[in-house]
Amino acid sequence: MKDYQKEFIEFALEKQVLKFGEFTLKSGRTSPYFFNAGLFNTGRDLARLGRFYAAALVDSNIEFDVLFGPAYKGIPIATTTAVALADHHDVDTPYCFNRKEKKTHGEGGSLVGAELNGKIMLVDDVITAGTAIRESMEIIAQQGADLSGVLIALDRQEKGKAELSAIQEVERDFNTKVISIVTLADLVSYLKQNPDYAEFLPKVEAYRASYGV
Ligand code: OMP
Repeated sequence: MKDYQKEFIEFALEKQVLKFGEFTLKSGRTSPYFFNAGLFNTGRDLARLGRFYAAALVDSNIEFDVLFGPAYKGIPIATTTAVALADHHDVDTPYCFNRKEKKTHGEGGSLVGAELNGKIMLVDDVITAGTAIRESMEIIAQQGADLSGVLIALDRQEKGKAELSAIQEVERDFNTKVISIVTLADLVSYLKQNPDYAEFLPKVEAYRASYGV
């Protein structure tokens, strides 16, 4: 695990974005942990969050032209990532997001920001079963743009419909690469190294044994 990844887990724990307990997921699975990115909810949190996304992006070496943040949670993430790339990596990247409801007056359309052209880097919070991501793929395809990658905060590394993980399915179906700031494997190694959190390890490992890949 790299330093920025460990720092990100600590940041998520500190903000209670990452919590342990019993949570029902969109997929219907009951998970012993949950990642609620909506709790990165202050100016400083967002600034820090953007630096982690930008670090993971730079680390991946994937080339792209435009950052795309799908509504709603992807919007502040794409914005803060674009700011962090400019402020900390000297890269000025166009960014764009969609509206959920189509606007019929004014400038019209459902996309806001830069044009969704060329190689797109989609940014979002979490992929579990991949449902939300698939909806965004349609928007990118409609614009005739190409997806070069998907960047998320946490890869839960869970099985999709079959043996592949939901993320592996997305990679295969859309011929793309999914990168994350951290994975469940990183979280497990963090829990192993930190006695304060050791009590949560058995349930997380049991969940991983049932649904992990
Ligand atoms: P999929 O659409 O199944 O990939 O699930 C992604 C969505 O699940 C996220 O956008 C969240 O709404 C939600 N989610 C989390 O935010 N954090 C988690 O740890 C797990 C989930 C989830 O329900 O799977």
